Amino acid sequence: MRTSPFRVVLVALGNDHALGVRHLHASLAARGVAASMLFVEPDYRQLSHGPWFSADIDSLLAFLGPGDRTLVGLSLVTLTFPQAVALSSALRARTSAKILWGGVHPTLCPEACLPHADALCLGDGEEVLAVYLDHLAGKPLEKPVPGLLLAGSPVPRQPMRAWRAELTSLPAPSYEAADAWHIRRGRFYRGDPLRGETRHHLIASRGCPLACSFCCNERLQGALGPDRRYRTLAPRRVLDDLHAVLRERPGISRVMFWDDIFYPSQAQFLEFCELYEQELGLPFFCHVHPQWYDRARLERLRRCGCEAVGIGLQCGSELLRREVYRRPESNLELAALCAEAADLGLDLQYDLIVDSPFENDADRMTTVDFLFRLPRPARLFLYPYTEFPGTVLGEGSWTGSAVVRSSTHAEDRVGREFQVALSGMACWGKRTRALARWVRHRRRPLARRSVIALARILRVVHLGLNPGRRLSWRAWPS
Ligand code: B12
Ligand code: SF4
Repeated sequence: MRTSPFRVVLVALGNDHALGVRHLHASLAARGVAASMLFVEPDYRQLSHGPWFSADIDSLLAFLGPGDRTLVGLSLVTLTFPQAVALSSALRARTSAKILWGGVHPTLCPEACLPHADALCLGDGEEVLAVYLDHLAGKPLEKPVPGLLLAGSPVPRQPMRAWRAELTSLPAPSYEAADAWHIRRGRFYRGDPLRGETRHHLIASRGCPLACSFCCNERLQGALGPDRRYRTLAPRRVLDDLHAVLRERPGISRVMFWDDIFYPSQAQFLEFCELYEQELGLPFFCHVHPQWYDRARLERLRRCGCEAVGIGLQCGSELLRREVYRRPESNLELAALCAEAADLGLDLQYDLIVDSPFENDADRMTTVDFLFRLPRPARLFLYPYTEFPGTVLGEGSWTGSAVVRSSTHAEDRVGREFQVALSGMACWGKRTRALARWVRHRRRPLARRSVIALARILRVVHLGLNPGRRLSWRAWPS
């Protein structure tokens, strides 16, 4: 392994999967450049329980030392922007390390990020990181590099992003790197935070064939044009990578595909299923969508080892889903897909957006009613409505929709917490269904405070009754 004249430390914030950092580490290794991976507070669910960062910063500074000839590559999303700012200003104040930011947030919001770093990577980072390292080592930049923005340079109105047209030539993400570290609650540990994990996480695509208004992909694709939007890793490559993973980590017993929609193309889907069934057959999880999945496809998935599918419902109101979230699917299609999946014995995970300012009480109840019509039990992942900067929703450019945004949604009688509790209950089963119906059909509405108190009790009961079933439910930092 060639030693770079710069020590490279790739830092993931609040993210043990951190596929971006793992891909960058692997691509540097393939170029012969050694780098460390450092996962700071790897459990992202901790992020809402802050402030946890000051002890983490001390640990990190101790690890870096004076930071001479060191490049710190920070990977962040909007949620971890405050932590990235705190960390970078401590680095600037106490070390001479160079700081390069990359990830979804710098890609969508370069103006907000550039003041905090020496350079930003916009889009795919493999080439940009290598070019920036060469630049630090003294190689001049002869022309603008797509995806690389240096501090002090003006941010163009439409900055160029780095995009790889194909993924297959990239190395597989690093999981067993010798130089991996993590910091948990301020304490430093050697090793990958996923060491010993029995599930292997991977993504076989970048981008997405859909373009929801709340998602980064809509904006990222806009700059690309339809032919380059969505890139997949060839099924043969996925299988080869998985064989290599199992050789290194024989304890892996499940595979988690994090693609937003798993192999929409029929040819690749069939090829994957055939190879996976013949060569692996390990239980796996993936996300499906009614536009591409029907009973035949679910059956094929089941046969080759799939044990659970995730389905993005978002809400029960078709109008809201279509007009605001820009999702094409109908309730009928979603319900049919869920029913087929349950019928085939697949475990279900439903993704929902809660606390939307576009919802009124009636819409919230529509969601709860819709959930009651779907197969149970199911794992429920609740995402608080968030206007991520740089997305259609974040820029308020959803105008023209037939749905009115409420200015008082925080005061709604059936508040978010209540909807969360009811939605959770809708997925549990008979035990709690009667209670949910009682709460909903009370003639006199409960006062907001009682609603919230009840919701909290229900949540505790939910977790008590279903210890294996996680309910992501947390406030979004403003
Ligand atoms: C898989 C996934 C997850 C997984 C794994 C997380 C992960 N980030 O690896 C899990 C389930 C854990 C997860 C959790 C969350 N996620 Co998520 N997730 C995704 C998803 C679908 C794919 C990400 C991915 O792995 N891509 C593949 C890798 C290779 O690409 P990448 O991460 O973008 O990295 C490349 C470049 O960005 C760049 N790069 C990245 N970092 C750096 C650093 C440097 C120094 C450089 C040079 C380059 C660079 O180079 C990389 C390689 O080319 C994206 C949607 C999407 N399509 O991006 C949402 C997404 C990232 N998630 C999102 C959110 C909101 C979350 C949560 C907050 C949800 C929650 N309820 O808490 C948490 C936050 C966790 C965290 N701290 O990141 C949002 C973030 C939006 C935003 N603007 O911040 C996204 C974009 C989806 C959306 N709604 O738009 N997520
Ligand atoms: S389906 Fe998921 S990844 Fe694709 S655009 Fe919508 S939210 Fe984004």
